[in-house]
Amino acid sequence: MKSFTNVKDLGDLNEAIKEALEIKQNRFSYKHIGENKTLLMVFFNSSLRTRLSTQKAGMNLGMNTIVLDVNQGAWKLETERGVIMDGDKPEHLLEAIPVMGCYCDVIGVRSFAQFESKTFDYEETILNQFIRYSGKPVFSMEAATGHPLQAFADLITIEEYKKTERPKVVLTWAPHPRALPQAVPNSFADFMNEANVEFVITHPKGYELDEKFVRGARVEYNQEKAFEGADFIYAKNWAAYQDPNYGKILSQDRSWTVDSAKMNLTNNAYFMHCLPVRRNMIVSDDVIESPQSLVIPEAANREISAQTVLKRLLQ
Ligand code: AN0
Ligand code: CP
Repeated sequence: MKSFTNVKDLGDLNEAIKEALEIKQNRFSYKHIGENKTLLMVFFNSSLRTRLSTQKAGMNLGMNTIVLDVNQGAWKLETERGVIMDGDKPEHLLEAIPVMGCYCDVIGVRSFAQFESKTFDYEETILNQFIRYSGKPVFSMEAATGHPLQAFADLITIEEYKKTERPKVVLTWAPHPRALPQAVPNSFADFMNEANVEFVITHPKGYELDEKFVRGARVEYNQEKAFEGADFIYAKNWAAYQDPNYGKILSQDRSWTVDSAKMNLTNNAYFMHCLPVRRNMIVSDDVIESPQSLVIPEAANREISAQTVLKRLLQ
């Protein structure tokens, strides 16, 4: 594996899940693979889980880790070519990336959608520059359009908790006070469309995601109808994708918050969210605290998805 940005990079998904579950059984059995190898994690945005779980995954493989928070202590970076750099940014990404590549063997990048230009975001301009100019294997730690390490961890979690061969999995939009990227729902859809699940997406009109990720999935605009018979409810907010509203908040309708009345419509479904989550906007206290809540096991599986990906990038 040369880079990891979407589900296709994993090849056979059943094989990848199997490998991940084996790693989970004995996470130190590959600790020589990463000996004398350096993992560089570059963050353009905040993180709790990705930062800790990816570093832990690298340590399990015997790697050393360097973390760079671009906005805290590094030079401000220009990202567009052709700009006359007479402003506040002393360094260009086109020099910074190959320099970073000199100091490591694998690079993880977190670079959220900026919502200034849909083309800039959806061409994955920053992540692709790392792939092109670093000379090293690159993996996404949530880039503009995807969060594949999260979706892989979510799939591992569904595999561990499912009670039927082909469970019904519902991705539901939920309200949030700030505009959030589509990366998490995009990747979740990307993975669910390749997994052995019945996949349904529900959101208010206007929140349609990119067809590239939705593909053949059923979109149901009535949230209660979508919840009927569900085995897993995966909640997430995202800002509008479709023009002319790209990056905008169209609704903060709290009737879309996942609460116990809605969970009662399901087949005693598990509740999932990637975290961080705003309680009583996305999900009520009682649902996230209920025995059906998988938010902590999901977060725990981030170590496993990251370790599986790092192992493959090192091999
Ligand atoms: C980010 C997002 O929605 O993409 C990160 C989620 C893993 N969430 C926030 O910025 C709150
Ligand atoms: N789920 C997730 O990626 O969390 P962080 O933003 O805290 O890394």
